[in-house]
Amino acid sequence: MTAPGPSAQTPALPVLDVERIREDFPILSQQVNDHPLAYLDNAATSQKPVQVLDALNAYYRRDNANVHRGLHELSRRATDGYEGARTAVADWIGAASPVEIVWTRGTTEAINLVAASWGGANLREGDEILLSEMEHHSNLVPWQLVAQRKGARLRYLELDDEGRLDLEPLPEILAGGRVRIAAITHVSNALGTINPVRELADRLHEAEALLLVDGAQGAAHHPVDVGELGVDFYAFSGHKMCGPTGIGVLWGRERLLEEMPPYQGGGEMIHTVERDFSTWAALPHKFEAGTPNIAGAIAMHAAVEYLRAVGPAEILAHEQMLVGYALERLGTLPNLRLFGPTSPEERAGVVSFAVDGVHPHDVATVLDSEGVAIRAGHHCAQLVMERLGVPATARASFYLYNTAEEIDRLVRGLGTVDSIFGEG
Ligand code: 7TS
Repeated sequence: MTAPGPSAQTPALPVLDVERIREDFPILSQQVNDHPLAYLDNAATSQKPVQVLDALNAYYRRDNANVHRGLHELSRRATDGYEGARTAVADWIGAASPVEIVWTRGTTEAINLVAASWGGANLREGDEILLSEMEHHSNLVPWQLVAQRKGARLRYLELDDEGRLDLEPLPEILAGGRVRIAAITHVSNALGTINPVRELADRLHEAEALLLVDGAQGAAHHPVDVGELGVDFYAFSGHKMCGPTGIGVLWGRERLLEEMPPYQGGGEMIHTVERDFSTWAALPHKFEAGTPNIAGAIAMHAAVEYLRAVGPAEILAHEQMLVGYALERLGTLPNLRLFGPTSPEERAGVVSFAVDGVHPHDVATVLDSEGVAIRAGHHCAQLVMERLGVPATARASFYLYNTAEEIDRLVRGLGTVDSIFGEG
């Protein structure tokens, strides 16, 4: 395998002013192993702009206090910041009301909340939960746990050869009348596939089933309007969308959240406490036991404002342009297998691949020695690996600050991989 010369056209970048955007991300201007950093591991976590770093710093320097209790100035500021962030996130995803936004530690906790609370209260023996082979373990294991507890059965949508959901068996699965909820990812973290969420929501609702969407790779890389998507629950993480770690969101329809029992007990989530029982606070506080991640919510507000200013549709267009370019360039390398849909319009900024005869960890290690950061492994999506027939893949994932030149460096690095591991 040899890296091709500059025959593939480096695309013009009309969509975003990437050079300007990169100035907001101080972490990107560093040398790694004597090379400029090319950070292509955004599906794992994104980098943070100064606006987010400043929001965190300002909160702890000036406003830090606990929320919803103190009658003093700092507590008022902390509460206003925390609740203001909730309103901003509600607006960002088109929620009907801020009470539908529950702060969590991230996508994983949001899905566990629904599986434990909604699933615990509503699932009966013989009920079915519909998942897909594409799911991250965060959207599988919580459902396995509740299914085991309640005697429910897990059903799976499978993948076609290009890594899209195969919806052909769906009518038959739904005709059984036992599916109560489906939990499906918006965008695959392993393949980049964007799923037809609206169609799924409509078909599930016709069968009187609910749809939870794992939006970990959705909200960060795709414009999201939960009303237009027609879903019932949407879960996402701050750290994948320019926000800090440790903060995420569960959005749910108010009526559903209202009917669900609390997920954890503690301070902040109660209305009254007696010796043997308690009553619950109103939404969304019923689901927010204990002192929350106040700084995280406030910094996530800054991340949302940042992404809003750049434009979510523009970010997706930029990623799709980079994916198109990466598929074109990687596609010319012999001994390299690409996974996922061949059309860039069907995917967000993720490209998974395997180099024949070279373990993905070795690929990632060689690329790291040239300052190119990618991820290698099963990406917490072992069912996808099983379907692809590989133990692991190498994965490059892009965001608003990535450039075509960084993809050229990825391709050059794969030339180095070939010169080290290739035959001859
Ligand atoms: N769902 C999907 C589709 C994901 O990609 C991830 C994280 C999660 C859920 C869990 O999110 P968390 O913020 O609660 O951890 N995905 C990845 C990844 O692809 N590489 O590292 C983490």
